[in-house]
Amino acid sequence: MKNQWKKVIVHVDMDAFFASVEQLHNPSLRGKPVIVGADPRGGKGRGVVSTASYEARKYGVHSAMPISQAYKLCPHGVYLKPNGRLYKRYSELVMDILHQFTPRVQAISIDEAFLDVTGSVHLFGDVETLGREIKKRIYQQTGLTASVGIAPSKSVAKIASDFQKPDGLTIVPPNKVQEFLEPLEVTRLWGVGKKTFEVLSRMGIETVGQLRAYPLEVLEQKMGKMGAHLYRMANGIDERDVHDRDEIKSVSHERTFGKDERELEVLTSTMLLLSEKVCSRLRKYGLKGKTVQLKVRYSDFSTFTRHKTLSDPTNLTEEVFNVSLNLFQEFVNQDKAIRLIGVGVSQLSSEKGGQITLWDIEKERKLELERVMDKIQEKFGKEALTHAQTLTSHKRRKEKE
Ligand code: TTP
Ligand code: MG
Repeated sequence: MKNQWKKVIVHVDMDAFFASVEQLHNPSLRGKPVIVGADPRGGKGRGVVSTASYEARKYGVHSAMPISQAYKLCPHGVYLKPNGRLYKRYSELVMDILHQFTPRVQAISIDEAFLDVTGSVHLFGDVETLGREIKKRIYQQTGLTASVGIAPSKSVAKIASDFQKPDGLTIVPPNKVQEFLEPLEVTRLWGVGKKTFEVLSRMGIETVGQLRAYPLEVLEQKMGKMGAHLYRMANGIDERDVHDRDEIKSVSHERTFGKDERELEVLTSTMLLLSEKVCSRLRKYGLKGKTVQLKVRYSDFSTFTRHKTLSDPTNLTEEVFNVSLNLFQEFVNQDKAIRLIGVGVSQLSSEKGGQITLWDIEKERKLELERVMDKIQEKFGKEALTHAQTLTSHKRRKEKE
């Protein structure tokens, strides 16, 4: 049986994470409908639900629902505002526990991670014993429950962890992948959002089984790249590896201009945008970096890189931007048009650790702000925020001048 598994991928997802942490900390909330999110203000509140405990979900309350609607469905619920720091602490605890099973852990959100246990499963016995052990250690060491999916690929493991939530364990061995996927709604597949679902349902496709009946060529013809992706997902084909943080050596972004550029305003705002992309990626991975590098390519393709190592690692957009701006000084007044500009951060380390000073508290505050910005970007798209920020920084520079 063990030999059938070429790869063993585990997906772990904590149950009603924010709400469960709240219930853990305040035992009087256990067994009650707890809703974490915006203030409902007696039904008049704005904003949305972050998450709801399983008791509250019985009333139809769920993540991303307007808080006013949640209040209508469950007026007697306990409404709490999110305590990000507390959740982050538990998230780190859980991630540390997962590292007891393999170094190959990829955290993909605050309460979710993939593990590649292909090389370590034998240390725990079989796949099922390993799955039970993961859940047991999480529960014993944090008091929280997790749902676990185990499959030969990431996409199937992710679907499996959601299959018997909460406190679930679903194992899909290689020879059961098709059987497992077939009856599921296509919306369960990775990357199938509302729009794709609409297109598929117009084609009469609602289940993965129905999707599988379509040959690759037809799907590609009708939906391009998405069609090829759907074909792979529906057939359980997913070669993506688990990327642990140690594999990431640096994070960088660059932009080639449509026409070679001389405008200082455009160059600096591009640097800001690139710094922001780099830092939001670092924050997503829970990383900081010590070295900032700038890359400049002129229209004649001559390319220069400059770097600066900081005394403390950072993942703050403002800091990375300021360093890039400094590094850029020597390229100003060169009277040559620039074709490409790039910003990167290397010498990475984990966000955790180190002593806290007043300076750190100030940094932490900024970090929180930037995290909020990441969230806004996720919700409303990059453009809105980037423009706002770029404008602000221009304004600030003008004021200084
Ligand atoms: P999820 O894992 O999607 O949800 P969950 O852990 O609350 O519940 P489930 O048992 O279904 O896994 O998200 C993890 C946390 O992220 C969640 O507790 C709160 C936060 N979150 C938001 O703030 N807004 C959102 O829209 C979603 C989906 C999650
Ligand atoms: Mg969860």
